[in-house]
Amino acid sequence: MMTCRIARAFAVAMVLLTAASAAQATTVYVTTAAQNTVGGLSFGRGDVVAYDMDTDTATLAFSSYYFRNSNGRLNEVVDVIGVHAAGFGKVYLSMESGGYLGADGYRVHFRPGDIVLYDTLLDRAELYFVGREHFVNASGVPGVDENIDGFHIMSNGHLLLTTAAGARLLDVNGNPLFFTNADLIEYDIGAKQASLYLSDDVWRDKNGNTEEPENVDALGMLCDGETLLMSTASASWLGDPLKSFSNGDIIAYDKANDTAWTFLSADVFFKHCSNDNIDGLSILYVSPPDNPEPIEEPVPEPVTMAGMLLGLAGLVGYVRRRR
Ligand SMILES: [Ca+2]
Ligand SMILES: [Ca+2]
Ligand SMILES: [Ca+2]
Ligand SMILES: [Ca+2]
Repeated sequence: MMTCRIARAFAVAMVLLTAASAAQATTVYVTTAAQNTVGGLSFGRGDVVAYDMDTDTATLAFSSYYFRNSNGRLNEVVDVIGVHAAGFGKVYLSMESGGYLGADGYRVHFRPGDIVLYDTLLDRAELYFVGREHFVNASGVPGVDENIDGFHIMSNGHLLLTTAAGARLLDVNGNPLFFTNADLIEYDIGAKQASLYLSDDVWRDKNGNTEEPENVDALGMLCDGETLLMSTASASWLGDPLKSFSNGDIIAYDKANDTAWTFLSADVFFKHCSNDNIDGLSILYVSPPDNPEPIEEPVPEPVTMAGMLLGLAGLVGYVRRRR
């Protein structure tokens, strides 16, 4: 698990506040709440960029150009509010509003609360998670629209998620489980069973007292399966010893030990634009040799440059791991 060691080594380096940069590449996938320019690349709130933390460079991993209207016309405006990078050009996306993704024959209509699996190489989409089939009202009846503003697909196949407002899913007994927009919920999609993974009471005020938490607006996980990556919607405090974070920081949090540190600082990513907000994040792990070889399929036009870059990133990770 070289990538895991790389991530851990980087995290430890950050904890020790060493000035030396990590020698290995760590790529984090990020979407922001507004337009930004990083490393010469300009992108909008509907785009996802792959940011190389070692070289401080960014490439476009998903372009919002590929959002469509009901007639298939490209270039609709939709904000991506959650992302999980799957490698080989595939990304899972959640959006703030409804829309369409995918070429003719491979197009889906998504709503807020859905998660779309999108192949950036082939311009094909499928619904991975249909929110209205799962989010319930206070009586346990499904059909409720919610926004998933952060998620991660765990190694056990469960969905780790946070919503933009308080919401409900069914618990292991089939009863509605209410959670806030700062609670993290582990959800078994097939069994429709939700449980609290991280309570919002871990969040503090600047004096270390428990307080009304800030919305968690981005979510990921390192491959150790224990260290969370999070971002909040405004300034926040977390951990013992207490650390402060901005809405543009990516926070690493070890819940077993209640320790937090900065995984990627807004000062590094956004430079001096400290008002900018990360609203979706993911670390890409490719796990061959279990992965099958990519299937050769005819590539329709247009092949996205973003897709090619994301696919290339997956292959680079694959080659590194094979060494
Ligand atoms: Ca966004
Ligand atoms: Ca978000
Ligand atoms: Ca949230
Ligand atoms: Ca944020």
